[in-house]
Amino acid sequence: MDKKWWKEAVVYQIYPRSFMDSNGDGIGDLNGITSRLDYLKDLGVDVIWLSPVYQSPNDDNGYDISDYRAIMQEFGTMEDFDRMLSEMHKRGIRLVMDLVVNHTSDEHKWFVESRKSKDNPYRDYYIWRDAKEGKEPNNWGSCFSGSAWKYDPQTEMYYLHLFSTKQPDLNWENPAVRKEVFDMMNWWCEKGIDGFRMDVISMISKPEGLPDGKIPEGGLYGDSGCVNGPHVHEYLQEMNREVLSKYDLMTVGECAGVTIEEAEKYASADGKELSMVFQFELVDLASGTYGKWTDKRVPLKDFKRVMTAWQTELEGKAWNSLFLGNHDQPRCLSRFGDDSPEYRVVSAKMLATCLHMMQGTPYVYQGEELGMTNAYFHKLEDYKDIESIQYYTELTDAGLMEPDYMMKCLMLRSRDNARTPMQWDGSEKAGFTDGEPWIKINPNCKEINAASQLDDPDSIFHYYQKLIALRKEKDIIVYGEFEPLCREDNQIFAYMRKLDEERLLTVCNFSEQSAEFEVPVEFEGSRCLITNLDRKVFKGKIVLKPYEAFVLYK
Ligand code: TEU
Ligand code: CA
Repeated sequence: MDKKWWKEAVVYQIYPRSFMDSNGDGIGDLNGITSRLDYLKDLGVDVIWLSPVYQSPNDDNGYDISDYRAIMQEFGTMEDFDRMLSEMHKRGIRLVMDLVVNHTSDEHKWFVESRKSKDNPYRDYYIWRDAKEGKEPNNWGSCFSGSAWKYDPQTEMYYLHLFSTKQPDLNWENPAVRKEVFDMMNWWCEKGIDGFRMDVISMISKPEGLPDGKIPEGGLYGDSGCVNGPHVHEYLQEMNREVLSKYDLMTVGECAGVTIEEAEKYASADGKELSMVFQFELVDLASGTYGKWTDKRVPLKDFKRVMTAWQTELEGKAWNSLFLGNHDQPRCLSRFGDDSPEYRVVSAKMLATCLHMMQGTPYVYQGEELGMTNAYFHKLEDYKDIESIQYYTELTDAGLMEPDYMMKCLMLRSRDNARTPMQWDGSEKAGFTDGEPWIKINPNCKEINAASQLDDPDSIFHYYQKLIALRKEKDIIVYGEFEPLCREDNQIFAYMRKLDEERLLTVCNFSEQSAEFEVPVEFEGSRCLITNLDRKVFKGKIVLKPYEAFVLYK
């Protein structure tokens, strides 16, 4: 298999608003990040993916960009950025920037111009349509609830916004738009950044004629069908020719709705498009009538099925990215593990073992390495996220969900669960800020924080550190072929990796009960690389404790 630095890397995601505040305004910033780089170096990560830091009115926390070549004032200046980048590079850490080009902010100068008149030179930068029988041009819904169209009185037409009304979609069919985007990307590459994470890149090409979509049962709006649209691969290949191929970059496409088949195109080994994609099949498991708004947990058998399929079917064809959480998902420990005091530490380590021993590039979302948990806000006013607030209103107003139940869903699934400030220490403000934090700090920072874990050799932090170090020691962890074991077991996720004569066995008990497992004979005389409990004997029939995990190597 082709060796690449980004296959061997571990990525750490920073959500800048919540990482570290350097000036007491309650908002994380670039100088805050720079001040914590030694911590990340200590953890051992190779790459930082930085969620957007560009100028933005913050309707969607920076995912609505009004100037792609300027830094958001709250986060600092371009000089702060340059210093941060050079301090990362000094430590051998690379920087991947978030590229948000499915849409801009409505305050971006292109849109300000575009909405002025039908013959404005920027008109075709966006997607404008006339009303249909006095209503929206089609039945598409926005990903943040409501229609995907907004009427603009100035020219009496509608514009398309697949996300908030302040995030109008760019018209990728227009070659001028593509050129602007590629120029901007080249500008950042010339600055020395090391890659891009591409926001909803699977949605940039809209279906021909923008037809009505199917309305799911019980739903209010039609599906836009923009996912994996007709020209998306052409556009990405053009982007690759115009930008990506000229530098040594790591690229990851955020591909909501991507199938394994499609992923083979986006991330094909021939390097014509991207290095890898984020698939959504795993995080979309256990969705209900109203998508993510449900209190269902993901059964292990589904988790195993999806992970196994992506591992085995991309083998040799495309590269996987490995993640259990990010800034759009609840905390992975709360969702897939057990955040009760009894099992928090052991289950966080088990989940990390399961993910980090697979083939692909692992992503650690800030605070995951400490076992941070959901915020579980139970008052609507504590939520800041536009998606959470808008859906609460839409679904309860329409009488589709009981307010109490919807509130429970928010507690389990809201994006704000992952957006509470990083817990640096056990003080009142968690060492994140001296001021008033923009969003509430999780009071469990008293027990869960970096300072105490750095002092404790058995902490989740040090466990992650060890997993990351192992990946650098052993090629088999990066490149070995994946083979599932005991596929029907409803408690244990076990798999083998193979590279030439080497073998690796990972065994994880996902349940709160003890579980039996028979160690394959070929692992007799093997060595235990890492375990979250204190087992000494790995032979024959064994009984794993709740959430126990271990890795054997031969
Ligand atoms: O997310 C895209 C996306 O698919 C989200 O709608 C996701 O499904 C949802 O947040 C899950 O609850 C990206 C960014 O990661 C997200 O933060 C932005 O809000 C969104 O694009 C718009 O830019
Ligand atoms: Ca600040």
